[in-house]
Amino acid sequence: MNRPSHFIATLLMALVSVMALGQNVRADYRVVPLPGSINGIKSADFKLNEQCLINYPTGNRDMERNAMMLSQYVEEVTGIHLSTRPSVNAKDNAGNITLLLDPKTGSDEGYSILVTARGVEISGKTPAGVFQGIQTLRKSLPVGAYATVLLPAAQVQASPRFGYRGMHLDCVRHFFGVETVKRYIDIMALHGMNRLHWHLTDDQGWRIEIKKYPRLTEVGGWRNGTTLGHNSPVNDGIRYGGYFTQDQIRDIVRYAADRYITIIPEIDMPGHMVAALTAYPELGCTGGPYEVWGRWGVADDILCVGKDHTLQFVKDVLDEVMQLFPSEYIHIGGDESPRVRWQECPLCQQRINDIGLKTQGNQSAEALLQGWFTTQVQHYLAQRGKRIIGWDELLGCDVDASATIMSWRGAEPGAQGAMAGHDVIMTPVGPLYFDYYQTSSTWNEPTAFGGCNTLKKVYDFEPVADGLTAEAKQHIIGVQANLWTEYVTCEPQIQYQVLPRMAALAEVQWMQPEEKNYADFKTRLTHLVDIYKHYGWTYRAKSLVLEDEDKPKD
Ligand code: TNX
Repeated sequence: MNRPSHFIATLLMALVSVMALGQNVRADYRVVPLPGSINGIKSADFKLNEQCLINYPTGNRDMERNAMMLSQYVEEVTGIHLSTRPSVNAKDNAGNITLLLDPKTGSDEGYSILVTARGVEISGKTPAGVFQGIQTLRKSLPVGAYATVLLPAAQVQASPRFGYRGMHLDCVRHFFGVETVKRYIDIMALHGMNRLHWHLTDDQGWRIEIKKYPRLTEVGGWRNGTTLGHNSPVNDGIRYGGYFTQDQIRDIVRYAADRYITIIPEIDMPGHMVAALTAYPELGCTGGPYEVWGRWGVADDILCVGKDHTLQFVKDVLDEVMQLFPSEYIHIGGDESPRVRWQECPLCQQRINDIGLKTQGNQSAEALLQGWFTTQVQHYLAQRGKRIIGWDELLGCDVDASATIMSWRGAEPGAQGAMAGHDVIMTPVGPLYFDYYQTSSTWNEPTAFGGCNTLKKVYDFEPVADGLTAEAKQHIIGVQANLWTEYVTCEPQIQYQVLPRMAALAEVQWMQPEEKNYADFKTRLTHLVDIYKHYGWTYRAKSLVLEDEDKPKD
């Protein structure tokens, strides 16, 4: 470039920056998920700039952290740096943002944002509610570098429809490290979610350090290769694995808790256990040898529950798991557990005899044996103040109604479970398996499990069936989408699978069904995606512009 044109270019760039800084850009509270109410107030706009402070109640550590997070978010999104300060004096509110706890503010995670020319108040009954208000304010800001942002005077209020608003992440089929999991947590926080269901053990790897059984990760954490594509005969032959140390887990649990996200660990049992069997073959019915799986599907080799030693193993593992995860819930899996080994195993048959289990209708003695095993685990955890979640297969095993059920083989098992008195989390394959394709036109997509769960299908999902009794409806406590990672090998692919479908899920989790509107959601989604871009997250852009199969066919 010659000198005069270089000079002109520099001048133009400087001019553009000055214009951006001088521009009066306004916030828009119509974010995703849409708050329950946004009411304008007769007042001038509030001017958000570096003169503003963030007040939080003196001595409240959670609110102090909330204030620091708000400061960080505002700076990330707009470039405006806000200092924080402890204060309980209402006169400090003038010209500033004030975070406060107010017992009158809606539900536990509900929030209220009051904006006038004089100041901004974000209140909630709990610090978790205030954090949700912070997310809404963060998402309403324009993305860029500004000196001042105008906040229109308004009262914004919301309260989530469901208390359990989850995302699941499988760190077994492919392993993802601490930073990736933390970023997943960040993405969840932006979407107002509060439960991370963390899948840590399976046939293809054991990913949580257990001090008492070091071979679980030393041996079970590694496989000798991975099949290419959908269980092709070709295996890449590359040793693959990894695991989280207990220190790393504690760090991640704390990181999530700071964002009001509870991590629910899943130790899948008695099936999906080949990695553990490889490390300790005596835990199986045949005694092995076993090999950590390098392909996908359902393995016949599961835990031998005829041996007392196996029960002791499970309790020992859960002891360490409970130490690491403060969550009231522990997920104990229970899915896809074939019983062919138990049918042949003298010890399992002996157990069936000893307890006196007999085939009842369409429940085999072996199915009831899984029920017995699950109940043992459930009692063990209950004595320690914990509750179990299991996959909907548990409904066929005569398990006590205090077990919470995850409905994955459609929404019907969940409806039945709720009628039978179980708490239920809805996570049906259609449309909440985010390892499925997002379009039926898959030729140009990264390899996925199969299926077709479009953005619109996710948006339109209604977790509470009309036919349920009022009591059963109360048992539907939450909604979650699952990301299994057989075909997801790296972080950008994780993000591609979940974004923007998480945005649609967030409206299912937060909004009342009659308030939802897909066309309106799509208009609001554009700004949320600007935030994705700003953070450098990968997402499926085509879901924004094309309606895919939701378009009328010609
Ligand atoms: C079924 S959902 C499974 C997982 C697979 C998933 C693939 C469930 C309880 N089990 O093991 O990864 O399908 O979509």
